[in-house]
Amino acid sequence: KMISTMKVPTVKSTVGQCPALSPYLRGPSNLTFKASLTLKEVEEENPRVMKGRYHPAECSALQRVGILIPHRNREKHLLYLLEHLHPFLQRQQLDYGIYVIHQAGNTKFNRAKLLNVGYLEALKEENWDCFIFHDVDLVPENDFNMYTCGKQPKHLVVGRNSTGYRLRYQGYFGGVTALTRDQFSKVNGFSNNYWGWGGEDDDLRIRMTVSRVEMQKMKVMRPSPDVAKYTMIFHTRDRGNEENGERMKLLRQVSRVWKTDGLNSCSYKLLSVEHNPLYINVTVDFSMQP
Ligand code: UD2
Ligand code: MN
Repeated sequence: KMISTMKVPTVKSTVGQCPALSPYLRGPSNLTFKASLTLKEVEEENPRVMKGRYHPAECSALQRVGILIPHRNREKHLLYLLEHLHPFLQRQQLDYGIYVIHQAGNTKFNRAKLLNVGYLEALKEENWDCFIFHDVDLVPENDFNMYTCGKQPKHLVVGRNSTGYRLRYQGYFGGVTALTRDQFSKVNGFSNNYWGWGGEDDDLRIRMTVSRVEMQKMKVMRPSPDVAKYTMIFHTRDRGNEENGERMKLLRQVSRVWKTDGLNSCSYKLLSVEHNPLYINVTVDFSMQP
């Protein structure tokens, strides 16, 4: 007798794709920031987040999204952001992970280089489709502002409370942006050379959009102003992040140096990668840098 051994195709999941528009979106929300909030409370409010990651159980997400947050000495802001961002991303039915990239020591802060590190380290554990580069102090007000990537890079902060919800200037690309894995690698990521405050966001915009031989010709997209709204938690300029007086000079060199200054030249000392309940904490030391 013959026993038929029919091959059963191995399928990863039996659930279908999530809809293009999540049914859980709520629209505008009134954000509150409770002074006494603790990390434990936020953990308890998010029991389905494991080691900084979540994916919807009911459907398979449209994109895998790595959220990268540059950080030093802004613990309270981080707490408020985690409190609001986890439910926000879950309402969007995304498969996501939150990475906080922490710069150790007291040397000059380097937001852009931290984000390069976040990209490189996050890709070591998951092949993320899309990256959100996210200031720690900006909390999204409307969950129709989708944290997904598109055919072109996206700038998600059209307005914020402190500037009357108006775009600061046409080329503005700061705060929160969304680039696919490929869009970011095509421009060699951020420059590593912006120490202190300012310029690094304009540098990335130039890498993406200035049309020169061999440079990309991407176009910045923005969601509509009524959706792309943020509350920036009040702060003053941090010690160690003083205005970068070199930035105008650096911005004039982008088309000349972008190919050799970026992801492919990002050297750093990795101190630790910790998988906390609500985020993955990557700690790096840049103090050996010139
Ligand atoms: C603007 C941009 C920001 C960046 C910066 C210039 C907006 C909304 N944001 O932010 O994207 O281009 O100008 O560099 O326009 N940080 C720390 N610890 C520090 C210093 C900075 O965690 O000691 C991180 C944190 O994630 C913070 C971000 O770096 O949100 C930007 O620094 P900022 O908030 O002091 O600068 P801001 O608000 O002018
Ligand atoms: Mn800020």
